[in-house]
Amino acid sequence: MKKLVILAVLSAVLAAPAWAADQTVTLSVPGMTCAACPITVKTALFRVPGVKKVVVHFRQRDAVVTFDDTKTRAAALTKATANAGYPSTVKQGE
Ligand SMILES: [Cu+2]
Repeated sequence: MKKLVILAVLSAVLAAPAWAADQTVTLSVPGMTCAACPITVKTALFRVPGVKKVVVHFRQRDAVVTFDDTKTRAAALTKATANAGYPSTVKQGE
């Protein structure tokens, strides 16, 4: 009986991706000073596992990132841009 419960819990955990939700956050990246900067920022964000879409607005100095919230978090995104030389903060998100 105990084994069955463990199995049920395990399968629920393994099935978790079924409830995975895409989250979108806007990061403020004030350090982007030239047209080449967004490329670096974009590349850094795409290296984070779970990131699906990155749209960088150079003029607004922001980056709109869509990611799988079971694989990564907004904090990992700001860390990734900081590691690439562009510290960022979450402007808005869900
Ligand atoms: Cu630049």
